[in-house]
Amino acid sequence: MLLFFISMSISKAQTNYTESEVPFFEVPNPLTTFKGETISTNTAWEKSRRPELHAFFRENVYGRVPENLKIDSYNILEQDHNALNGKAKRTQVELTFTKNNKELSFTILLYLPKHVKNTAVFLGYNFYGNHTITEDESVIISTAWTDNNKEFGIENNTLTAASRGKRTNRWAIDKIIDAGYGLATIYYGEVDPDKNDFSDGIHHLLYGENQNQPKPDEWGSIAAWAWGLSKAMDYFETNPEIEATKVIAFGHSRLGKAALWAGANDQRFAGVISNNSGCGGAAMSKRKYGETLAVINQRFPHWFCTNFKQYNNNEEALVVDQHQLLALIAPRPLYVASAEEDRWADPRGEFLSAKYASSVYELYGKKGIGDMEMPSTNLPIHNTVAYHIRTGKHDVTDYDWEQYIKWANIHLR
Ligand code: GTR
Repeated sequence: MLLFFISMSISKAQTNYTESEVPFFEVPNPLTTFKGETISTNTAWEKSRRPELHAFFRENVYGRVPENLKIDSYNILEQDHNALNGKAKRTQVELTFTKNNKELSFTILLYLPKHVKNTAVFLGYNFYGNHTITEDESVIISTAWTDNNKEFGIENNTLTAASRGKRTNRWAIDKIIDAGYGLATIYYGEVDPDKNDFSDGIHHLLYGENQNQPKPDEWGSIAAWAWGLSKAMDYFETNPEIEATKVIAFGHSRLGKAALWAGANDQRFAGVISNNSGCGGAAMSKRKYGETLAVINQRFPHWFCTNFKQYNNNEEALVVDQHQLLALIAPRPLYVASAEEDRWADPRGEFLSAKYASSVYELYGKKGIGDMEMPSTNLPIHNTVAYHIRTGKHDVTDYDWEQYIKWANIHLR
């Protein structure tokens, strides 16, 4: 116990929240290859720079997916043409994967506005089960492992009706449906439970003989969650009611990290929204402010691949930084959002990352952040690369969704 307190106070004491104490750091140029060649066209970016950056993030940050697993079957568990007081169609569809006599299923909860054809969709994970995002009594409660949460009445790592609707504040369903968009969500614990244990979730389906954890360059949990988003996309391509070329991957915090990596891997995503994704998400790793690589890799050893740990307290050795992850999403619309009180996620580091990714968007004639300074709170920039910092804490609010909808109306329609 004493040891625990000592280590807590050390890591807290080491957290830098003073802007003037951020040491100088190198920003690797997205447009200079590892060999030092200059990239000046989008063709050259796609041919040589993008692949080498993508491979670096895959093998040294998030970890590679060992094999391309296809959906074995999908099963419509439930459907209602008059959901949300008659304005939406609700579908709950379970995707099943099998390999080596093992099986994994996860369920997508999907709301589509009734009077819109070929609907564009926001797709994002939730933290505590599909039933927490709405009061809708018909939403099925997941049986997957979950973290306990007193406030939500979650005990014994099991979800119950006690947590129904507890996260409605983070999901502006009415605004989304009224604006003519669909909303799809998945409980992330069904794809990979968020604990340092690789015996469950999707990982163990793809182990080789005698393997019981991913190899140093193989996927951690963030890559597994990103994989799940791509599998949802595979399903969307079979659903004629969805415009699969207009699906935006969305995620908050650790799930924002997963949305960014999904968008970088899978160019079928029409855009990506990173809400307060912080360290290992949109925030620059080399900038010493808020959460650091050593802290994140210690607290969540299962999130990134083992290779990434060599950069703990050694960010200078990294040949990339997170703005180059964002650049992998170009030329597709990208929204990075911060919150003023969310200093742990380094709002300025998130802004700079979006700004430094912009040179790649400019190769495509798209408008990024350009030479703009960080905007004041609640003054959004809605270019192809979008950014806002709102008042308040680490969260997803109606204000955030209002901005995402406005921006999607400009860049997705
Ligand atoms: C924090 C973690 C952050 C962020 C957050 C979340 O504890 O340090 O990187 O991901 O969790 O997902 O809520």
